[in-house]
Amino acid sequence: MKNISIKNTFKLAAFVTTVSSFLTAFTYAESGPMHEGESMHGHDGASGHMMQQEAMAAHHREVIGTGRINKIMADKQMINISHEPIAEMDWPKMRMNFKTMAQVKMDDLKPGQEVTFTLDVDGYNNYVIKKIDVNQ
Ligand SMILES: [Cu+2]
Repeated sequence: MKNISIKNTFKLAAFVTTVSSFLTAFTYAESGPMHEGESMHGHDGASGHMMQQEAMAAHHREVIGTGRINKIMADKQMINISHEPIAEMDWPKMRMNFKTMAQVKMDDLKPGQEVTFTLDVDGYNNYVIKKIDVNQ
């Protein structure tokens, strides 16, 4: 009988070791950098499984700009605008080409119009116009 009880003691020790290393791994995962980033940016649980690069690309924000239309290149889904400084992008006043999302209707836009536009900007500062309104 004594033999058996020693065996059981070993089994118990092995079990405790397994549980404690599982808990250590679990605690580490919970406090990893992705989790902090996730809660900081208010992403849902699914993004916690993303690589950091994907999370950066997926983290979009909106930036508003104003300017005057110079040229419309509807075939290229692009528009050239002389815009006022945009502090969020660290851009001075300048003239530049913007890509526009397919949802942006170019039909009513003309050179010379003063516009307010909304950029969709990702975590790498890639930007595309998602909305253009002609100023009244
Ligand atoms: Cu610019």
